[in-house]
Formats: sequence, C-alpha cells, structure tokens
Amino acid sequence: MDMTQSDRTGAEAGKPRLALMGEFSAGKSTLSNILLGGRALPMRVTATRLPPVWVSYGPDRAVCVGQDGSETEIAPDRLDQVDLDQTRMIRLQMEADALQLCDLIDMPGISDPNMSSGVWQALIDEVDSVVWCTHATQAWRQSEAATWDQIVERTNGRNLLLISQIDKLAAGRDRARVLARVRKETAGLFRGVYPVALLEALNAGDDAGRWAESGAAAFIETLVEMLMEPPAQAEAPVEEAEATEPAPEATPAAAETGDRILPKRVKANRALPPRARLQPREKESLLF
Ligand SMILES: Nc1nc2c(ncn2[C@@H]2O[C@H](COP(=O)(O)OP(=O)(O)OP(=O)(O)O)[C@@H](O)[C@H]2O)c(=O)[nH]1
Ligand SMILES: [Mg+2]
Repeated sequence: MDMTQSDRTGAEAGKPRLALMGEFSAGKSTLSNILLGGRALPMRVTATRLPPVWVSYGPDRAVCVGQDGSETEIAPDRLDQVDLDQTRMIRLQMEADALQLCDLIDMPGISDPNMSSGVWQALIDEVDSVVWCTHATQAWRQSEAATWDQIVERTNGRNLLLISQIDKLAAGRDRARVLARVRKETAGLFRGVYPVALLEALNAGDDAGRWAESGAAAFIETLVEMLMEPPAQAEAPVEEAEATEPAPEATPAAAETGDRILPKRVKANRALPPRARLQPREKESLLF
C-alpha cells in the first residue's frame, strides 16, 4: 500500500485527521499512547526528537517519508533512530480502535529548539482538528497563543485544549485558578478546556475510578463526540440546531460505565462502514 502524504489514507475513508500539538514535552505523545490503547509511540527520550508521526488504521507497519517524498520501511521499534533532517514524517499503521474513528498526527513541539517550525507547518493544511496540549505549570504561554492564532483558521474549528500535568498542581485552589485563567484567555478559541493527568490516565489500567479521576474520561467523551460529527460542509445548514441538542448516546454510556468511552464507542460503531458512522444522525435512517 502506498503511504505517501498524497495518499491521504484517512481522508479516503472519510475519517477526520486529528493532530496533537503544543510546546515540547507538553504530553502529546503520552496522549497519543492513551488514544492508541497503550500501543507505544516513543515518548520523549533525552535528546531524541521525532518528526511528525502520522498514524492510520491498518496492519502494523512503519514507513519513513523523506523530504524528497521517498519511502523507506523501518522497524516500528526503531522510530527514534530516524534522521530528522532527511525525514518529513513517519507514517505508521496499527489496528487500534481509535484509528477507526480518525487518523492521528503526533506533532513535534512548536518551540522545540531542536526542531524547526517548518516541520509541522508543512503538514498543518492536512489537519482537520487539533488537540492542543499545554503544561499546567505554565499553561497557555504567549508563544502558544501566538502560534494558535496562525493555525486556528486552517483547522475545521473543532479543536480542544488539554491542560496536561494537572497532577503537578495542588488539587483545589491552584487547579481551579489555572483552569479559570486559561478558560478566560482562550474564550472562543476551543470547543472546550480539559485538565488531565495524562500519566495517571495512561497507567489507570481497568480502574474506572482512576480513569475518571485523571480527567481523561470527560476529555475522551467530548473528543469522540467531536470526531463523530459529520463533515463540516454537510452539516453547515443544520449546525446551530445540532449544537443545542444534547448528545443522545454519550451521556448514558459514560454514566453507566464510567469506563473507556473511546474503545466502547468505536466498538459499538464497528458494524457500520466508516462513512455511515460519520453521517449525520438524521441521515442514518436513509442509509439503513
Ligand atoms: N506528571 C505528569 N507527567 C506527564 C504528564 N503528561 C506527560 N508527562 C511526562 O512528561 C514528559 C513529556 O511527555 P511527552 O508525552 O513525551 O510530551 P510531548 O509533548 O510528546 O513532547 P515532545 O514530543 O518532546 O515535544 C514525559 O516524561 C511524560 O511521562 C502528566 O499529565 N503528568
Ligand atoms: Mg512527542
């Protein structure tokens, strides 16, 4: 299978492409591991930098896409050894549930001193939605606001802000203060702001209480709802009406189980072909 940038695997399947962005070390790769059900992408290792990693559904495979468009298959456990100067991105395939819903693009940090911003800017027009990750201890820095200002118009407007490392702030007043400030400073810029202790979430295992406590349950539930919305051009005439409707399935599912919404929701929809899953609800009856 051809895995070049122009191949647009996810787009062909009608899947939105979700980029994880933010400052270096903001938790992007930890979040991608959570979304991929613990299937490891290399998280930050000292002095290791990765180009953008574009992950799509399919049998396990890793390909280096060079600056010249050339493709070289590599062993998935040797991603941290690719030559940054020569590599435009890494394309990965894996059979993770979340990838039935979207393609995932794990971007390098926006102001990483070892990574030119051209690396992620070259890919930004391929992206539909963004989860922007910001460190709780220095949340929503000026550099992040400035970069987001350049990017937001190039997305489809369905973007979330995740405050990572929230466990590094004392529970209670400190967390509430940061959350209130970030919500105020980013008003109108994201669909929602979610504080999450990502390492807690990654290590929660089957402990539903720990998963919910980490903040991941609420975040993932919103993310899945957002990704399942119909494509923007199809929804334009009914957008306002839909926005005011409560999401009919998510709340009971979350309340009943308090569990991993993402795999459950994706599994529940697996019987449907990808395009049907992404159709507006009122159109589903026409399809079946
Ligand atoms: N305590 C705590 N540590 C976290 C959290 N999220 C990430 N980390 C740790 O922070 C470090 C950086 O996380 P990554 O997920 O690699 O961050 P990244 O944004 O992918 O970093 P770059 O790709 O280098 O820009 C890792 O050591 C993580 O284990 C969190 O919510 N809480
Ligand atoms: Mg990373």
